[in-house]
Amino acid sequence: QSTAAAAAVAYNSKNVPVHQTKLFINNEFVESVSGKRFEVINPATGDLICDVAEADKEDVDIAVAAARKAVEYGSPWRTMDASQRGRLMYKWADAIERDLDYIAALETLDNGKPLNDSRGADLPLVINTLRYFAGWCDKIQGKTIPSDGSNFVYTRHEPVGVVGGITPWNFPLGMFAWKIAPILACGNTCVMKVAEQTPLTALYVAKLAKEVGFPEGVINVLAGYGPTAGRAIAYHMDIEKVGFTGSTEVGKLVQEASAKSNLKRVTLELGGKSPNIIFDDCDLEQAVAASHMGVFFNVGQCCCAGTRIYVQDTMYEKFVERMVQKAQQDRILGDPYDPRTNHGPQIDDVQLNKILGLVESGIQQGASLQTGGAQHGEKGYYMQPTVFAEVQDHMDISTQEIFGPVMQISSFKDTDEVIERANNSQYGLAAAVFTKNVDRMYHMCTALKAGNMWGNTYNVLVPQSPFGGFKQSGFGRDLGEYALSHYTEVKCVSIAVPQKNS
Ligand code: TXE
Repeated sequence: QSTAAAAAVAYNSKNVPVHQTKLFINNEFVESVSGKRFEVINPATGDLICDVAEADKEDVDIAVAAARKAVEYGSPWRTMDASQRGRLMYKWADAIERDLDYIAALETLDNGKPLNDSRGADLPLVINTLRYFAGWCDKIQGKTIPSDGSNFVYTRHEPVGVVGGITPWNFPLGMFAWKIAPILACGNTCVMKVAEQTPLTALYVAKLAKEVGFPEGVINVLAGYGPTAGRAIAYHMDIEKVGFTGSTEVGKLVQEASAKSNLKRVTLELGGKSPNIIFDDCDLEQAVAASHMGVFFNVGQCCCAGTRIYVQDTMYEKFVERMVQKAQQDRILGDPYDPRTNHGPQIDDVQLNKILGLVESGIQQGASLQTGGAQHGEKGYYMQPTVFAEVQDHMDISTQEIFGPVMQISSFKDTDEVIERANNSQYGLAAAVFTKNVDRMYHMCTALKAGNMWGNTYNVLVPQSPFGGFKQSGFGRDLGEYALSHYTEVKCVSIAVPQKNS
């Protein structure tokens, strides 16, 4: 399948070719040292797509050595103009855009998300993120400092060095781009370990990185499991920083690994249980539409999903009725390649069973199941859109990240009450408020503990704006100018001058 012809093909689950199934190290596709391979499954059918080389510690070592050489003093990457680094990133984005139809179809095969979403949401986010950070390359500046004494003092924002990226399966290429774009913009090299469920698109775009001219060793992409390849990255003595997106549980292991190895810098983007607060002076239909997408987009597999919905008691019944109607009418489950489908499968049986277990706990603990609650169909890992009402704060469905299409609605009376309840969570990733009262909106946006606050909208995720959490949702920020600070070290240089001339 030539990439130029790809755009003309109408893809379905049977005609998406898989071109890359080996590890990408030092600009070559190679088998793993052990020769082991693992199976990649289509979540929409449960069928085998292909098998892929399985990286372990030895492969991480080889990739890190390549990345180290590529970032050392005098390397092509270190002696390249920053603007040229940006040019390479723009070209990479252009190559991905050229092959967008194919890559979107491959993402859908691997992850199960509807082709409409892969094409319309994931791939544009990947391309825009690369372009946004490409523009930063030659704008990452230090300062000159009027220090005491006869010295010329300035700062340089230098690359950290070799960066490990560990990414999840919910937005496979999206999360890969969120990490790799600032890594490269700041002049680092990297070893990216993509999620074992969804390795295919990152391996394909690695090929495009070579095509557009990234030097050897700058970008390395490994497929492999967390406790083996992921752990080897977290503990590696020659990796200076890890950017991680995944569960809070594993985020803690990565932080621990840093302390037990070389104190590598760590940023963590972890789980969430985000509150979405609906006041009775809101635009009801606006709140209904945004809250629906806040939970059901990507079948709930979003760390910032707005699953704890608090509705003012005077509007509660009407709101629940509309949310149930919408869940029943607007969610179209089916073949992800069908343009009508907007609700694909969950990623695998492990996640589906986790969701079903939490739904069962909700029923047992007395929440009112309004719609859904069960697996859909017999093939693949589909979950019915599910809405719970009369949810109480102590219930597991109200405290645990479900990561599925399951909405929790409860009612509240006044502002102080809802602020306290919304903030009573181990997480602090996102929060939303719906109201037309500007004083109330401002007040709520100062009171809620979350890294991202949305007012009268949900899921605003753009390359220019920082994204990340308070509390156990992690620390550090992906995207925006803020992300750059995590991928550079500040060096302060003081050079003696013969005579001060201020
Ligand atoms: O996550 P893991 P899982 C949440 C969500 C989901 C739960 C479990 O609630 O139900 O986590 O999902 C790698 N050392 N999120 O099990 O294991 C792993 O290979 C180093 C929220 O898939 O955290 C993958 O590349 N790395 C989240 C990545 O970590 C390890 C997105 C994430 O997988 C490792 C995904 C180890 N010991 C799940 N163990 C979000 N924030 O968006 C695993 N990994």
